[in-house]
Amino acid sequence: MFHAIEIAPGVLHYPGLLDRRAQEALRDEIRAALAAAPPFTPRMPRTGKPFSVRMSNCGPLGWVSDAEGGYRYQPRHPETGAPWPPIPARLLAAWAALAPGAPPPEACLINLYVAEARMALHQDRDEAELSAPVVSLSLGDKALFRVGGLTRGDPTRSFRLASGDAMTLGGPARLAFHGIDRIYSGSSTLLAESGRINLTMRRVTKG
Ligand code: MD6
Ligand code: FE
Repeated sequence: MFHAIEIAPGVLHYPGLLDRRAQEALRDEIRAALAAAPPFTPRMPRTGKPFSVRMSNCGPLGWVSDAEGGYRYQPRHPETGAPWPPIPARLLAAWAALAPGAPPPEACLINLYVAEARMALHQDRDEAELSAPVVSLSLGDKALFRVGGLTRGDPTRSFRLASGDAMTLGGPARLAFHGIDRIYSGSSTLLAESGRINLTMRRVTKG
């Protein structure tokens, strides 16, 4: 089995869920998905301010954001118009292990970080199904993850996510604020280009 650290109620960290070989295999599967669904730069609703993280998706639905339409899920890539590629089986296996009993994931958001990229404190609340957790897997450089409470001003705690680590936000923490404060550039050899890949699987529609 695997070892979980309960950071806070509903916030579970699984260090080293994927060994190096599994990380390499997943990296290659994500590379193939990105060839079919090239990374795009999401933009903030209304202001159009670009994210520093580039994104893509796999699964029947993908998360996108732009000035006009705001945050949403849609079945097609915003630039190519193609359906998203399927979620790799090894990711579905991680979902089955870490979200037992939940309906299958419909979206896997692929977040791509360069050394300077950050993810501002946010809630994942664009899903109709909030009983399922969000399951996250990280590849490449370590990152400093911050998680707080249900209100933006609540106290937060921070911990590092390393390559091969999984994390879930569920139950009382499903709507907790969280973000990425920094990337530890050069801390992993998994990705030739350095940087970090984070994969978050979500159930979007009511299961
Ligand atoms: C990241 N993760 O690790 C950003 N959201 O790059 C998230 O925003 C996230 O890791 C919901 C649940 C788990 C996560
Ligand atoms: Fe999130």
